[in-house]
Amino acid sequence: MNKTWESRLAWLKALKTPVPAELNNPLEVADFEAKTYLNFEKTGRSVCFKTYPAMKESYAIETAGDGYIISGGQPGVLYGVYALMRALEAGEKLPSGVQKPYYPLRMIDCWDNMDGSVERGYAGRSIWFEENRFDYDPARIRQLGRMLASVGINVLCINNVNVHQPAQHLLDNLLPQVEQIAALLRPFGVRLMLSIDFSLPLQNGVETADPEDPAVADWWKKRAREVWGAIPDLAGFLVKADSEHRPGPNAYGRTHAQGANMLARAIAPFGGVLVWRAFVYNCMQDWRDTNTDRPRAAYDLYQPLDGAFDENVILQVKYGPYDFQVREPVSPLLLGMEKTRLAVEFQLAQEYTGHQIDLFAMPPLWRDIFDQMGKERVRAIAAVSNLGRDGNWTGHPFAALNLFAYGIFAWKPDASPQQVIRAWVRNTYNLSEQDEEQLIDLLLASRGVYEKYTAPLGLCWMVRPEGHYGPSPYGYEFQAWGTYNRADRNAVGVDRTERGTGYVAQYPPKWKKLYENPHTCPDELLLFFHRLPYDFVMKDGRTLIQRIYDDHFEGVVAAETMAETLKALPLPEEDRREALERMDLQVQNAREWRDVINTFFRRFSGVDDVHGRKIYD
Ligand code: GCW
Repeated sequence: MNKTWESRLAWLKALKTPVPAELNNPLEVADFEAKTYLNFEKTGRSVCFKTYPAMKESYAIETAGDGYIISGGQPGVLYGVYALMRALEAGEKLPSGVQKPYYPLRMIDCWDNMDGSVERGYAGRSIWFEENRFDYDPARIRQLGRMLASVGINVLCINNVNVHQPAQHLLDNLLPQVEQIAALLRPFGVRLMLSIDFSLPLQNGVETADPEDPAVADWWKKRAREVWGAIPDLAGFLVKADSEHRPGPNAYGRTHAQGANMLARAIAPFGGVLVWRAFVYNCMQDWRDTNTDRPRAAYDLYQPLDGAFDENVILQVKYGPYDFQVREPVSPLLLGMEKTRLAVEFQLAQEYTGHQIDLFAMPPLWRDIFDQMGKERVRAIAAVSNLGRDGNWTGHPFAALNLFAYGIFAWKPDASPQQVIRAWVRNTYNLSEQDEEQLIDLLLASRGVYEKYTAPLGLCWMVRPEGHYGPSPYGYEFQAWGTYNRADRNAVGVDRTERGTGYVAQYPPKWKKLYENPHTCPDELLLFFHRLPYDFVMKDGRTLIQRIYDDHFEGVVAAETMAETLKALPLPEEDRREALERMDLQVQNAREWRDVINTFFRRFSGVDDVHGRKIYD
């Protein structure tokens, strides 16, 4: 078993003492954390608690003499302790007044399989499973609970939304083991969720999984009774249905509202929520078919169902209409379902964003999404986990920032990326102010750098289909996934205006107007919405083709500069070694992207770089 994590506590540098196993509830953990932290700091300051059950997750921090009074509910007081600690470590002002999480449901979705692999995992094997059974270190799970609670995350789904054998049995003979994990996380205010397979009744002697068949509904009701009998605070079920070959209600001619509501009714008596993913599209598209446009799919399917979902259903929508690309416009579904409870889904796992090798700090991406969407559009927030068994938890030591920042954004979607990154840096390292600023700047810029050497202007999908790392402009072009750039010698992109696929019409007028005109459409989304000739003149006077070249050249220079900056930073030895090793790979990756993409477009366009930089033949 890999134990190096014990000395690598992600951002919790001030909490060196493992959480003892005998602590039973958030208040006991809060007390322990406050004492060990303040002792460790040798401040001589004390913390006292006032608990008000009605405050639940909320808390308030006051100073009193030399110490602090934290009032709150459970786990509010625990969140209060961590907020105090984060603020002291970051040298920030204490939050004033009662602090309440903006989203009541703040979840992390693990895509862990019971064979120990992690779908799109870049931080080692599963922390839960190996060889088709549970295999975990309870002390590590407690540490995970502590990490999640320290940034206020309250729900954790432990198994992949693609439910592979034997994860079907998490709901029956493996249930006692799920209960043990629930017990490990409960003192941290973290509740479990389970991904389920829609066809489960069919695998258990019922003749169908048709949601309108009473035998199916009864089967689920009975199962729910047993599951909640074992784990009364289970948060709910997560379902990927009719998506990428997963079973679902469509097979029975039923709608997704019928499918979701049937499950929701089975778990409602126990307070369970049914999280239903909206990642549904035709993954068997013929590339010759130019009428089907994948980004349209979710809105076309779900918008007509607005208002048809039960109260305890949450529709979980990826932030963009495609699939966690480096840059996408906000999903129009998030703007068009006023009568449905929605969750926005982010992906901490860096599937399309550098595999936790390349740096990609996500707060700027989330800021964009919240700015386009408005935080009040959704009532819950979810993110795919970037965790694994690696000693530093996230593969790249800096990838832990994304988990940390996600928790903060779930409480405060108005957060400033810079402030959150600063808080992470200060809670993780002891750097001089100058070094700190360098690291913060490097992280803040990292998404823009990655975007420059990879995806031109919102085009997306020029990535290698196997694994999603490295360039392959033709990799997806003739595939069934509905992801085409349709580059030819004159132009590139898909016309998604009303002259084209009409996708833009799924947006409210304000956004539609902005996006449908290539002269007002933000540059970074230009090729998401438009098919444009290479000599199209951009807002700054450059041609489209020149802008593509410039971005790719500049992206590599920026990656090289990041490598230099990183070399000069006095990080702890292990982090430094890991970060530098990965940075070397990132620079190689950036060069590969630059050369492949530039050559691809020059071969088509026949246009040279105006600055005479090297583009290969
Ligand atoms: O794009 C895809 C990923 C799959 C993932 C799917 C999803 C869990 O490549 O690995 O499956 O998204 O979100 O369901």
